[in-house]
Amino acid sequence: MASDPVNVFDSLAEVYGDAVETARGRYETIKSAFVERFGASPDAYTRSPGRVNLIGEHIDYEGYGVLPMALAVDTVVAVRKAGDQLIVCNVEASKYPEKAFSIDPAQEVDVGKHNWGNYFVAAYKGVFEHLAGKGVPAPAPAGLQLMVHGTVPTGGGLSSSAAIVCAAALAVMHVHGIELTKGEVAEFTAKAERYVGVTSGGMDQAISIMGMPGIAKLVDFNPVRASDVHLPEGAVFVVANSLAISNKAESAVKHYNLRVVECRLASGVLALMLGESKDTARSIITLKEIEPLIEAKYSGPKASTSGAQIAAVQELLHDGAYTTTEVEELLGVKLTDLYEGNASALRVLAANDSYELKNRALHVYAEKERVPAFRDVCNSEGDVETKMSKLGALMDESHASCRDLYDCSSVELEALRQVNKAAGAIGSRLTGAGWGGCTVSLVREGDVDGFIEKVKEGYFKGLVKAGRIQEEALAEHIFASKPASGGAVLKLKL
Ligand code: NG1
Repeated sequence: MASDPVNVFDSLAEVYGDAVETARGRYETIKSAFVERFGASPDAYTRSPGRVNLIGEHIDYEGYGVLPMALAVDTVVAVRKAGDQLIVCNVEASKYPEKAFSIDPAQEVDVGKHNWGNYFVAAYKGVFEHLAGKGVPAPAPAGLQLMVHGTVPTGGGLSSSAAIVCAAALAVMHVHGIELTKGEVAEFTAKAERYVGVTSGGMDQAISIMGMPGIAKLVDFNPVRASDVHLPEGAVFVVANSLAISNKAESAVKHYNLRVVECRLASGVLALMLGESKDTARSIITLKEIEPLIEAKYSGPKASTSGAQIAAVQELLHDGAYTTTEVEELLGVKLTDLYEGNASALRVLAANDSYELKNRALHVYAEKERVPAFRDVCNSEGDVETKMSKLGALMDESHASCRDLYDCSSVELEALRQVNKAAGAIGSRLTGAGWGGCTVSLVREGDVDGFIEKVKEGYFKGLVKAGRIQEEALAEHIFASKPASGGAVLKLKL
């Protein structure tokens, strides 16, 4: 529950279950790296997992619920209060070099220079800002020493960024003696992650903090909350990485943040077309906000088949792109004025002169229906095969919508998905932001090994031959996962 305190465990088994021995070896490596660098043992460890989104893509920032599950892969942070700086190190030091930051919570995150330490600073700022927002006195900022190790593939749509931000926030909270609920941490880490330059929704942080073993979650927002979804017996989700890296922070102006802007402009133009004043239209931020306006005008026959929102979008928005000038005339404002003070959006405006509105809105309004539909199938009575084929169909529809209407697939994702389907996936779709990264496929438990072999043969063998990946590393690129445990503080004696 969102109102529960963050998990605190004193054994690795509580988090890692059967995989506890592997986890122990990993934590010992993290501890050794910590001791070698800082000359003392850490005070505590924190960890938070990556996630795979089963359905509900690109709708969290529009205020709609999504349905992810936490993965077993995670980011671990070993932390100690010492010194007068924030020293952030990584076990993989050659890939993620040591960074030092001041302890001032008001420092800026340097988005111009993408570096992995930015995620830590974002979390650090987030903790202090949250306390200030609550009006409670914050502890005095102190020097921290940190050693990080992550197993969530980066740029893969599995939320490696949320895993590090959440684990870092828990570390900062723990050493300062700050106790907060899971809901609070989910809320403030979602805001904090935006400091690295992506105007993301809150799905990843919510599931990273609130995930539970064996249970997927329907996550709703404003306020953030999560309800249990019990997946059908024998349904397994296989994650496969297309290995096309999608670096959201760097490509934001053409991909992720552009979509966020397009959705806002679509909401404004729709509001205007529904008879609202330019003033009101300009104040609307999300497609969810205009639902009541649409319902008021589109109840009755027009809403009968595809739903009121889709009917409204079909009728009121034109095909193809809207130019900047066209949107500015409609809303009666320069877009740079509309977004005054919003640095991420201003960067989007500087990089684009036209915006797709109709297709983006069509995707959002159809995708948000697939989320409760997926949950309802899981919760329904009936035989497992029927449930699986309904879930698979929803996943396939979601993928088609992401590809055709939201334009967030990629050549590699399409190729991988085709291989997944040919290998017997009941449903298969891109997961996370897209433009590269991973697919998630629904597979019957008994078919998982055969499925993975076929996908290795059909997609990954060529990459091994080309020397892009090592045969031995294939298990990192394609794996079956059950819903795993959410973020936690670990008080361990290693
Ligand atoms: P990924 O690409 O997995 O990090 C991103 C957003 C989510 C959500 C999905 C698309 C971040 C941190 N996360 O996920 O909030 O909008 O895209 O559904 O940007």
